[in-house]
Order: sequence, then C-alpha cells, then structure tokens
Amino acid sequence: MARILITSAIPYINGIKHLGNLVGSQLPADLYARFQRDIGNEVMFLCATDEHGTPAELAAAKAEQPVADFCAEMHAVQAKIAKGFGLSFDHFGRSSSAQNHALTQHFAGKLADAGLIREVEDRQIYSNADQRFLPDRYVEGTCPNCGFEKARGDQCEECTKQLDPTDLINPRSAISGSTDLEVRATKHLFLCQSQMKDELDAWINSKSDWPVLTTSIAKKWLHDGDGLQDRGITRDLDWGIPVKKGDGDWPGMEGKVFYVWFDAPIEYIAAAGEWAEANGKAEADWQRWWRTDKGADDVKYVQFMGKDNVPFHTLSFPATILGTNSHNEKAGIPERWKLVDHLKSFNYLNYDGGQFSTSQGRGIFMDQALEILPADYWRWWLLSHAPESSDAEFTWENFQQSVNKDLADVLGNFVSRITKFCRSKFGEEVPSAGEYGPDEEALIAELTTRIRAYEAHMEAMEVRKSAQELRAIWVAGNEYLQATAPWSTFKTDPDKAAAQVRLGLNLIPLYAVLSAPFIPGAADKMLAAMGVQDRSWPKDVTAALSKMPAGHGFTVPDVLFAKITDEQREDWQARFAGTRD
Ligand code: B3M
Ligand code: ZN
Repeated sequence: MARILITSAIPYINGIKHLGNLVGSQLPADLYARFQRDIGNEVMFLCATDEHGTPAELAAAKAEQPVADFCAEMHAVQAKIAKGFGLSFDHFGRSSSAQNHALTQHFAGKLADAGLIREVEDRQIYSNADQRFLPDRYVEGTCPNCGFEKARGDQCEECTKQLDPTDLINPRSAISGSTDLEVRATKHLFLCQSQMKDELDAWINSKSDWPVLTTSIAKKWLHDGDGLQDRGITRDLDWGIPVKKGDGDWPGMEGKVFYVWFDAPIEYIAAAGEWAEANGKAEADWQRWWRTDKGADDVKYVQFMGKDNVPFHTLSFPATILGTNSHNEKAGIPERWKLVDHLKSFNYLNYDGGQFSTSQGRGIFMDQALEILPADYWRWWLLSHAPESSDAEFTWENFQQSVNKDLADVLGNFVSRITKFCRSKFGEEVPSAGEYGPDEEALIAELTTRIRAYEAHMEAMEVRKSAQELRAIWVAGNEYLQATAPWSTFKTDPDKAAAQVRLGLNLIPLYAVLSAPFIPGAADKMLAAMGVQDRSWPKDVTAALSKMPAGHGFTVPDVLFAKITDEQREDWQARFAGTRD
C-alpha cells in the first residue's frame, strides 16, 4: 500500500470561489485523492483557507467586520460548499491556526539560523490619503512586464509575474483609489532565494516527469531577466502571524507580520497538525506524512494548483524547505521536511467569452452552481474539460450538451434501461438462467483494456484523458446492450436474454466504482439501488462482474441525471450574464 499526500492550493478567504478556481486545484486534487483511496492506497488529502494578507483585510473591510470574525465566518461557508461539491479533504484547515503560527515562526527561525534571511531597509508605498503603508494588493497599477492595467502589487494575474508594489506603473491605492502615494523607508526581512538558485535549479531539473506548464513557469522565473530575486517575507499589517524567530522575539520586527505567501504553503503542513488535533491523534501521526526523518520518506507528495500559483510552489516554498533541511543537516539536527514530488498545474478556465473574475463577480460561483444543479453535473463537466494543455472555456451550450449526452444519454440511460427491462421480464432480482458466451467475453476483454488505460491516466493525473476513457467504458456497456438486444433475444431464447441481463446489471456496480472519483453522488445512488456494499476496485473484471449473483435483489433507481432543457439553459445563461456584487 502506497502512501500519498495530496494538497490543493488553499483558497483565499476573501470570498466564495468560482468554478475556474475549483477546476484548477481543489476538484482535480479530489479526483486524485478519491482514486488513490479507491485503489487501496493510504491518502492524506489536505486543504485550508488562506486567511492572511491583504485579500483577507480588504474583504473584511468591505464586509464591515473585524477580520478575525470575517475569516471564521467565511471558513465555515467555504467548508460547507466544499462538502456540497463532495471535496473529500481529510482536513480543511485554516492558515490562521495556532499550528501554522508556530510552524511559520519555526521555519523563519531556521532560515535565519541558516543565514538565508537578511534585514533590509525596504521602500514601501505609503498612502497620504489613507495614512498607512500599502503592501501587496493594497496597490493596483500597470504591470511592468506585460502592460496589464489591473495588476496587483503582489502579482500580475495576466502574466503570473511576482511583483513588488513599487514595480507597478501608475500605482493607486486599492482602498481609496488615491494616487497621492509616496515611497517611504521601513525595515523588512527578505528571504535570500537568490543564494539558493542553483539548488532550486538542480531540484527542478530532476523533475523530468512534471508537466511542461509547471517546469516552464519555474524556469522562467529562475533564469529570465535578473534571475531569481530575494523576496520580502514580512509586512506592515495588523492581521497575520507575528514575526518571531522560533518562539523568541525578533528585535526590530515588532508589530510586523509574515507575508501571506510565506505562511500559506506552510499551512499545508500545519493542516496535518490540525487534523491530528481534531481527530485525537498524536504528533507522530501527522509527522509521518511530513517529516522524512519520521517515516515520510516513502510518501509521495502531490500538489495541485492553477498556473498563477506555480512560482510560489516551485521557488519560494521549496526555498523554505530546502533551506531548513540543509541547515539542519549542517548542524547535525535530524529534522527534515518533505518536498513536493509531483506538481500538477492548470491553465485558466474562461467563462463565456471572457474571464471568470472574483473581483468583478463574473462567472458562476460555487454556491450558485450548487443552487441550480447537483455537484456531479458540475464535477463531470469541469473535470472532462479541465484546462490542462491550454486554457478552456465554459459555455452553457457545451455544458448542456455534455451533461445531456455523457451523463443522461450514456450512463443514466444505460442504468435505467437495463434495470427497467429486468424488472419487467424477470422481476427485481438478478436472473439465474443462461451462460456467458463470446459477446460477453469480448465485452470483458474490452473493459479490461479500457480499465487498465483509465487507471494509467488517473495515476498520471491526466484528467481529460481519464474522463474520456471512463466515458468509453460507459459507451461499451451501451453498445453491448444495443448489439445483444436482450429485449429481442427474450422472444426466442429467454435463457440467453437472462444471461445478458445478468451481465448488464453487474455493469452498474462496476461503473459506480469506476465513476466514483468523478461523480461520487451518482455512484452512491447506483450502488444503493443495486444493493451492493462492496466498493472494491476491479482488479479482475470477471470477478468484479459477479458482485450481483443470481437471485440478488435490486431496485430501479430514480433518474440519475435529468437532462438540461433549452429553457433552463437560456434561463441560466441570462441569470449569469452579468456580474454579482
Ligand atoms: N490563496 C491563491 C489562490 O487562492 C492562494 C493560494 C495559496 S496556496 C499555498 O489562488
Ligand atoms: Zn503582467
């Protein structure tokens, strides 16, 4: 049994995520986690809310709430929606947790001991109108790299370049819109990433099986222009993790907090600590996932994220881990932390001819999606159209077509046809007569080939290819029914028809198990209707097709997937045409 550690990029607390965010990290991570559990591996799947920094402060100010209250409330909201989408986290933590405070301060202390942190008289933007420093997203302006006019002070959404507020052209305050800004001196800590350039470069080079999207972004920031820059890891803000060196004070840094992008990835680790606390486990139980000196050396660690998050995960966070590990090694301290083994990144999903946008409220948001249709409809469309090799686009026409064809016509119709036919001719139990012949053997052979291909795609995190193969597996059942036509066979050879029906019925639990990572709700319904509890993965297809032996009772399930009508589609299209506030 392999052990797989999976993290999804942790969503900012500032609002409910849109479907583009969902398909770029949490949903494919969930697909992979469910698959790994289903094939029998031990999985730790972690996510959390990203609660610090300017996104949290700005959103709390807008909601006119104290930031701590706002975060607590929004965490509960996001947790509930995640559950609604069937996201099967082992723990959904909070980056503001006590565990993350302690770990973030711990890593900062290690990096300081390693000589990888320097104090800098930094220049920060000060707003005269707002009477305060404006870090990160408190400043907006034009990206010096690509010219995008709505770039934020921490990063350009358009070209993914990591920025400093002082880099922006024509900067303005995100609070007041004021352009009466000046640059003032303040002291900050910088992580000496540039010292680690060669180590990071060698590490990235060792990852030959990573998606090109991931390595090309990492390489770009390692080698383009002036190469890897040292980054400020502290901010003049109230809300955040106070700057400390381990559990000791950091003279000169009083009143400052760590930069959100310094503590957010550390929350991946802290979330495991939160999981242990919430489940009455010991330190060793979470450390065996994260500490290679405490049993995590055989863990495979996979991260999922949108492309804009790649620089932080291939450069900044690994710098924290590598810096800590090599310092400990030199100092003869055993403590070693796990680095990511595979990093799966995604392009963007666009919405109906434009971009999904949280700030502009454009597109479909997770809560709205669940209001109109069950999670499985969305999961299927999003995953089968995941923006892997390029950006993808959501259109209502395409959504309607995929749902109606794949889910209703192919899978739903198969289940309904075979169960209803059996009920009308043999009653609601599996008929016993007849033997399997060449048609059945051919189907089993085809399914075996396809299931092995499906597993390989799932293992490789090829999301679209997995969906295509799964659909082909559903189609094979339909084609078998179409070709053998038990409703005609029944008239001449009822025993043969009984064997065909027996096989057809047994395809339902097989399909349920195979489909569960994509559409867990429908899979549960299928298994419940078939009265099958055994969810074992079909290592041997013939054996898997005997979960419902002769005489086994079942019920005809309710419609698994309702078709989306043209009227509904037009209605939703109009409803989601504008923006929400
Ligand atoms: N919260 C950005 C985002 O939600 C950021 C990811 C952090 S991952 C450690 O896309
Ligand atoms: Zn840009």
